[in-house]
Amino acid sequence: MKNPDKDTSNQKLDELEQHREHAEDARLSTNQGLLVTHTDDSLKAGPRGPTLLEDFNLREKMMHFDHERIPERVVHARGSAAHGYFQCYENFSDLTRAGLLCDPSRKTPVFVRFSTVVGFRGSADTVRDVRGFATKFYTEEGVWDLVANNMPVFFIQDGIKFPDLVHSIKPEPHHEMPQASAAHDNFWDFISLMPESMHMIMWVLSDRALPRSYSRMEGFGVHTFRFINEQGKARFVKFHWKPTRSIDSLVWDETQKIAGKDPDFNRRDLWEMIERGDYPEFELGVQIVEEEDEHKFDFDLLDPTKLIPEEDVPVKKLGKMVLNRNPDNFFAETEQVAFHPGHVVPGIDFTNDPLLQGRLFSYLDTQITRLGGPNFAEIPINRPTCPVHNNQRDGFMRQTINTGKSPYSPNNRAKGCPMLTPEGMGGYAHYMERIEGQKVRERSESFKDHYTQAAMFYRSLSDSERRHLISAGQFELGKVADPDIRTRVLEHFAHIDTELAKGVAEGVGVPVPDGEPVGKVRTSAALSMENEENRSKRSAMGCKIAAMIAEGFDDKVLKAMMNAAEKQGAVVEIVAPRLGEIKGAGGSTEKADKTFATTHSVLYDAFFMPGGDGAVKTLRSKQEAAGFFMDAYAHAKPIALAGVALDAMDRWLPGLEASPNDSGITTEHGVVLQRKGKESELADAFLEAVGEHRHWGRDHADS
Ligand code: HDE
Repeated sequence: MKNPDKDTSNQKLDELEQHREHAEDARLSTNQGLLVTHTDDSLKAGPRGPTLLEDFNLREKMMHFDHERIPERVVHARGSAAHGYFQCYENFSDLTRAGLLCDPSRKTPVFVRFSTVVGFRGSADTVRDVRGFATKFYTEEGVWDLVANNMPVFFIQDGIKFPDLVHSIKPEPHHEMPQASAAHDNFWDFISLMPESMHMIMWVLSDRALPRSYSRMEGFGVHTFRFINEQGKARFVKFHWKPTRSIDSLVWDETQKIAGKDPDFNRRDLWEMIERGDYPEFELGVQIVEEEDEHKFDFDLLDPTKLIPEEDVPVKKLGKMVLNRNPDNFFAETEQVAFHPGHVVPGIDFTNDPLLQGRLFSYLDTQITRLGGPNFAEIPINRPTCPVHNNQRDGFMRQTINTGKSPYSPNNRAKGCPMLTPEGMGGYAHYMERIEGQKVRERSESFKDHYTQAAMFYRSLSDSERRHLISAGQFELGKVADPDIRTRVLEHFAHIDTELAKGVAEGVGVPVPDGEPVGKVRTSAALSMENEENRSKRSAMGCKIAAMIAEGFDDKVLKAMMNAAEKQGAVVEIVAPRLGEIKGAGGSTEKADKTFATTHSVLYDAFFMPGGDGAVKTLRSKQEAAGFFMDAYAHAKPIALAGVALDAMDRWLPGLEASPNDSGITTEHGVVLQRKGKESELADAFLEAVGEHRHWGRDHADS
């Protein structure tokens, strides 16, 4: 039974409220609180005269504006965030003493920032890239940051290579091109010399790099961490976030078009979901490995280029996170939030993964430049909800007014305060791992197999996923001007899988390199988004349907579909040649949400055309309507056309109509057609196709 007193999910929001400025019914003032009479003209010596230095309002306003920008994050610059809460399912104190995982009545406030990695702050959302998934838990014992990605492995094995990796993938320094893309010589030159990156490269070339929604991707802590329980027993853990909905991706052609039509696609999607109450939810899980089993795997648990197949060590679900509130101010919250993998609470500890160790230095350090000094923990979004007392003092923008005369420890003058807390009473104590070794700059032998898991990933994918991955390889390497780089990368691909190497080589004009691919490898169903479990989680809930109409549309057919969509939680937008009220054949009207000028089928999950003589006459000759339909078809999206709308289709893409069933409905690979029959039956058949999402079996689709 939940204890309502323990609902602290709003604690962070309440605290933020003290810092929120509400301008409703307020008067304009300077920063000093002086009320302003006039702000449209500067103070001048006569209406056409010179501006006077005396104008403090002009100077203050200009000074502030001139310094509005702060450096963007060196990576993960583009992001979007949301507030929410986390609650564990039961008491997991046998695994960890972390308070948020021991008390199921506790709702811990969270702030989550999703991001792309490579692009600048204003870059498009839908580029091929890793996605960041960083969560700040404001726990009663302090802040815990789980700074994760949507892929379970990483490019490099040691933090010291991170600056090289990032320099190689960012736009080339002489002309700063290309933006937010790995498809250039520098990146692939680096990769061709870094075989350890091959597993991650498979993930980056896969559809996982093109998420349909931040709410429909997984998150992974990547490194092996430790859980420490109340008795001090340690276990290795890998953190996972599993969305409660299915994991879904866009297709490459679509992502490129979206980047132009709506560069804020994923940001808007997250924002709109929360605004309409369709809250993104993720379960936090862990793969647990007992200390004595550390060496039971054919890879090293400390190697961040490897994953533990979920079939070998299942993900134990610990609790659920719900994102239910959009930030009030992008800069104050989303931009100023500062994550750090070293922000941990008792019960969570590190391992010697050399990538993690590099991160433990980097994240604090980078905030000094980005947020202007050492006091960033005092920025409202970064403050813990529990009290902070220590002897750190001063620095730029210090907010706290520390009282007392003795900011040092030990002291007698302040009676020893602030006091230390013993481990058993909530103080953090590092796990006493036994360490022995010589000081060396060396990579462990156990880190040296770079191809087996790359092959496992590739061979675990479905046919369409593998096809997409090969096309991605053709695109990326096709953008590489130097043929030697292409050849070197393909030599690595040949060690992974012959079909892969052949497929990519064919597209980039390089002979298929000889190379012995790794032999038979085990596969892991969890790696494919087309596995049975994920497919069964798909539904129409939250899918965005474009209903294309014009004057004279069949209003009965449209209404039936809208009713069915509403029942299943799908969102319908009306697209018409113009905004305003559009009159249907039966006399009712529908308000257009978007026009061909403001939207495109790439921004929807499914396409519907209700027909109606007048409407089809208008639409069938419209280039934009044809483009809408053709892209929805090529991107394997559910499509439904009714009545005379089929005449338009005959013109756009003839030969689709097969033999109808008893209800007059033809359904093939997600294309649902009905010349005559009951409109509710068409609506049901369409919504079923929407619930399945993409229909890869379609001819010419997802090329
Ligand atoms: Fe990061 N990373 N990273 N990273 N990372 C940053 O921190 C870094 C790595 C991740 O929304 C930076 O505050 C190093 C792995 C996310 O604010 C920086 C290494 C994973 C975010 C930094 C890595 C991540 C960052 C840039 C290798 C997945 C966005 C600004 C040793 C487990 C957080 C900042 C947000 C951000 C360094 C590798 C995830 C420079 C040195 C592996 C989600 O400190």
